[in-house]
Amino acid sequence: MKHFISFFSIVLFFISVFTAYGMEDEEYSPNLIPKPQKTTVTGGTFCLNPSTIIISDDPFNAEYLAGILNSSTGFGIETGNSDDKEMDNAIILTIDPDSSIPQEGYILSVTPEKVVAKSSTSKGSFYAIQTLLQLLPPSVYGTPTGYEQWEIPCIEIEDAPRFPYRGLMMDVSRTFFDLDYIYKFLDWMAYHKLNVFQWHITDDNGWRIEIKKYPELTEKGAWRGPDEVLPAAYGSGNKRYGGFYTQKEIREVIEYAAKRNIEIIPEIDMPGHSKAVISTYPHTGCDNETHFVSVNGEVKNVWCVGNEQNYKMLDDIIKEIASLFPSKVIHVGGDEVNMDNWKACSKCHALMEREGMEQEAELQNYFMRKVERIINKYGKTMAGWDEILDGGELDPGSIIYSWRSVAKPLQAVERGYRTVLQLSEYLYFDMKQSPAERGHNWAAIIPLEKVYSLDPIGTSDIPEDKENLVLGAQGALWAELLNKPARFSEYQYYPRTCALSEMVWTNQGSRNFKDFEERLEKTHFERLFHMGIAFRIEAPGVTYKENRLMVTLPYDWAVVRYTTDGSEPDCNSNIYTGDIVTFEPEKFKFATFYKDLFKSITVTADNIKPDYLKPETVIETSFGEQRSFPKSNVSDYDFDTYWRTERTGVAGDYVTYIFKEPVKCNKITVNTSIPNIDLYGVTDGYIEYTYDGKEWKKGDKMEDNAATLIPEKGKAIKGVKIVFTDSTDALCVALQDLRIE
Ligand code: TNX
Repeated sequence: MKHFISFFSIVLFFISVFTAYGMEDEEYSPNLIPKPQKTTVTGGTFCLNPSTIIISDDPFNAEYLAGILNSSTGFGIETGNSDDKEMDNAIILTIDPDSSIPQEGYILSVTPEKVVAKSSTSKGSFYAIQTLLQLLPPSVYGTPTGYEQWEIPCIEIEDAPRFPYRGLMMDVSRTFFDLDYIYKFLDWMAYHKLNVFQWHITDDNGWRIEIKKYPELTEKGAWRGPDEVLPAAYGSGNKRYGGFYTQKEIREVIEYAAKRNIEIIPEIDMPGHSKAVISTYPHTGCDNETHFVSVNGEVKNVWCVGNEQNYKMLDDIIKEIASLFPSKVIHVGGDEVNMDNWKACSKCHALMEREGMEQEAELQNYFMRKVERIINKYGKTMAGWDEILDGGELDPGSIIYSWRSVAKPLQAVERGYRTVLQLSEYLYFDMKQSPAERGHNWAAIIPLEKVYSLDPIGTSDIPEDKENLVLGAQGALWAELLNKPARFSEYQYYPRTCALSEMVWTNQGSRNFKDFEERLEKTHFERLFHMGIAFRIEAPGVTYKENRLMVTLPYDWAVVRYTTDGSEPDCNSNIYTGDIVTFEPEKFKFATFYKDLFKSITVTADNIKPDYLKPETVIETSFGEQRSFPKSNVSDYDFDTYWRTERTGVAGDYVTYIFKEPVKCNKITVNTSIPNIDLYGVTDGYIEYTYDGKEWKKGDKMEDNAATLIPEKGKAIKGVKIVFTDSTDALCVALQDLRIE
């Protein structure tokens, strides 16, 4: 009996402890992202009301906070005199430069009487504000319902970032983004305590920054399409496409960012990725006659290293960049040069002889060092992709952006350079988030968890005495595949950027993916929604078993809608509420919805594959043969392989699929472009088809690189033809097998 009682009381004790803490946690867990270094929930709340006052040592911070609070609460909260630091019903943001709080750190204390945030700089104060915003209902960022309780839970937080460099990179060359988007993007970064924006502002497919001394760089080099110096690319089609930012516009963006503690580092990519310059000023390129293709499929995109005149022009450009951007750092790319251009160029050749160089990589080093000297002359530091270390040493102050492999950061710090991690297999947000989604996959498929799993120090085994050379990390969104669907850029950045923000902010020991995911799903998605971000949500899991379609919801709150006729689910489609009994599972399509505004990709049951017909097929075409991606790939019915033509497509080109025996079928889908990646497709054209092999009828236009054919009932098809009506937007065309159902 005694034993029983003591056992019973121990159980009771644990139950009470768990309910006390568990309940508190349930009720008050603020689900902050990035997670602060130290948080104690103390109980009770501070109620925001119209007479709450904001007192701040930094006037911008006070206005910033009041602006956000007032647009959501409508309270008309005022900012007060900074001498009044003892007041109640106040948010008091003090800055004491002599305090021991780290630069970007803060100590936040919320009691029922007031909110006090202490820091040693205005940056720390700004981050206290960001945390404070996350302690309020998510609609503080957007449009409230009117039923919110504007309360802040009482809490003590001590916080400071793990890394000084917490960045995002945006490529505005392949796809142009307007200023409106840039401003919103900076706001979103600030909400996530990110502090560096690398603006990849030039590349092969568009020069997007006004340079006063060379106006043609934007008059010509910012545009592509018919009659432009640059050909169409990446879905921009047969029309004029492009844009650029004036120096005045850029100055305003820089100022806006700086107030939000974001430094903007410009990237002018060179000596490769420079088709926009070289197409505008052809004398800047090499004089090779053979056109060597870069890994991105571009030709004539490399600055000539042996042309001394080029350094004068580069000096002029860098001079303007240096005076425009207050950042200490100028990024000059240096990636993916096809050095065959230099090998075959008389001037580069002469330079190699003169300098006694043996390899072309030394030319790259020669170029980088010259550019480095120009940058240093204007009081700045050079940064570049990790290739810039391949041909020799640089100024020890230069910064290496590691992207090619996890070995690169270690190599950089071992040679004494500072590095920023932008590792392609973790941080390239242009990679797919799952196999069926849009995106590249050459580096990896990068779901949220993969981003989160990177430890900028641990993953590359950086030795302790070199840790301080790792400045931090950044996520990158290369823009080849951002032409569609609408707002795909936001889908690619978020929520992966949330994972990045915690990776660079929160100490490794406090990070845990499951815990992060829970905070994201319980609260942070809703914040993203109110911030106005069209973020990605996960598709439902669907399986077909014993005549039933069974759906696994990706989130507790998920709404899954479906159609029964093979059409795309929309916000009026049926809501899934339980197993669906059917004998035709292939007709059902499912998607997860968020507030009926955003949806996931559409899926069918993962264990049923359409049974495509595989009739013997002969190809006739105006294109020649290409060895590495042969024509035979489009009649082998292996849907992963494809044919890459030896040249670009032009009006009048054709590809005909002739069936040995006419085929009776319900539907034929003609897909072009690299399977699942959607590059190099037939942009302008239509299909024709024949029943007898003689008379050809006109079918659908190519749309989104594809067309479908529904034959007349009971009639067998003898052949299908793709007819090109205009030039395509890449150096080659990618073609696939027909999908015959
Ligand atoms: C590599 S990463 C590139 C970019 C492409 C990207 C596509 C780097 C320094 N260069 O030019 O856009 O791959 O994923």
